[in-house]
Amino acid sequence: KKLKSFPKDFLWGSASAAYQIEGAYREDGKGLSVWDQFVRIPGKTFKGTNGDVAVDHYHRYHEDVELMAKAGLKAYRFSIAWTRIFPNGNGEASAAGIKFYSDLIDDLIAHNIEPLVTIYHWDLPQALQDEYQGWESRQIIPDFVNYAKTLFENYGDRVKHWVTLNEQNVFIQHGYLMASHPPAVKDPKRMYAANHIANLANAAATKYFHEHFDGEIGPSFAYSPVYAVNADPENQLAADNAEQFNSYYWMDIYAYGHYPDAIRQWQEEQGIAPEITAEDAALLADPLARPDFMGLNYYQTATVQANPLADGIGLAPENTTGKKGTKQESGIPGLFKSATNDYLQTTDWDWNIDPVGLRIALRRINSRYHLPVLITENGLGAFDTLESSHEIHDDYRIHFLREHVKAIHEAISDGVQVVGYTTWSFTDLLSWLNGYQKRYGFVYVDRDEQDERELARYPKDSFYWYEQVIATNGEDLGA
Ligand code: GCO
Repeated sequence: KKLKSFPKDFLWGSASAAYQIEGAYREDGKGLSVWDQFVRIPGKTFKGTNGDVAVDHYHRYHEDVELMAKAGLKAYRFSIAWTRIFPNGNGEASAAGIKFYSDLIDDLIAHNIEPLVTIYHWDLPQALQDEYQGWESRQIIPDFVNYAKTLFENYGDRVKHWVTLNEQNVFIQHGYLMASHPPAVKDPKRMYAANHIANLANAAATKYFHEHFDGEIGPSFAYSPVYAVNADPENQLAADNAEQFNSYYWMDIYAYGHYPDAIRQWQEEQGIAPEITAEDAALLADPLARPDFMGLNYYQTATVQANPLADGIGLAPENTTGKKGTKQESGIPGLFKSATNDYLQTTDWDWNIDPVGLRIALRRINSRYHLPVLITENGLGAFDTLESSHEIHDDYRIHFLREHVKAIHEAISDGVQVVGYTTWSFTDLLSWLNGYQKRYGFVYVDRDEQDERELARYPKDSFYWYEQVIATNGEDLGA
């Protein structure tokens, strides 16, 4: 079959998040975020690693942008640290913080790289957590809108693509159900309440943007299409439950302004439904609060089976060991539980490797929401070896990415409107829970040197591969 070409203006790029790359965690007046605090609690992250220095992008952004230009990146997705703009979350904005991102944006544009900005990638100001419990209070809505507005006003002349909240389905579930991210709560009622407030904050900021600015704005969700372990209708029903519970519940509200009825019903039976006022419903249903695109972070698919137990709710936290086969069972009693997929290989962190799943993801999301799709993350977390020659032969990463780019190409040929692909990640960076051993980048960052501030950058084999892919607009994927 002859495939359609990638669109001429396809956004080939890479992505990152402030906490995972910047370091400089107390410099130039930056306030502390919930992550700055959380990583200091013993046992929360792999060997107690933190982002105090990370890969020191704050001081080395120019070097990183030059490497991006060398690879030919058309776009770079990064997040802004709320605590650099408003050290206390609200109040007076910091001129130094505003300048840092303004300089970064100018540098990207000078290198013909389009900046895609994530407004919130998990690093909530600790001051707001202390003041009113962060996402659990409606007070966060005006604070979030004011923060977003400050970014639109300062960067809206140069930034045309905005992501409001990164992986709301991850930071809310990990923060309030699995207790593996801050604020480390295990309470489904509080989870759904916080999630509802996050939805209102997103809707209000999106509406404000559409009323005052040009450009495109949307979310980034972690999306793992779900398969049933086999054709048993009970397992198929479980797959539908998991799809609703893990994905549609979170995305439908963005796209349609209301929650799926089946989940609402189930929440009411469990006594954990969020309170929705008439004003909330009106804001969520406002056409100006609709996103312009659906951003997807795609890493893997999920496979599930029926889970007969009647009540209770829980999901297992991720495998952070870097040892295959140590994944815990996960699921919601009565709805679904995880199963092994015998057809798929896994990474060292037990993530399924499934390029066909990306094609399925793009088709499902496009036909459900009728929105263009921006793939805001995709990549392989792996152990890499730095040779004495400073080369890194990551053929496994090239293979992974090549198969996923092929799947995108197929989906485009299926008729899905895919506007861009920002891989995770450009340089190696801090994995929130896994430290620095799980690497995703095209550029190796050497953290093992005597002086950690050295942090030298070395392009991996995959860097040159991606350069070729971009230069040929996806026509030449190598062998
Ligand atoms: C990790 C994760 C992250 C996420 C990203 C989500 O290992 O910490 O894989 O890197 O992919 O932050 O948006």
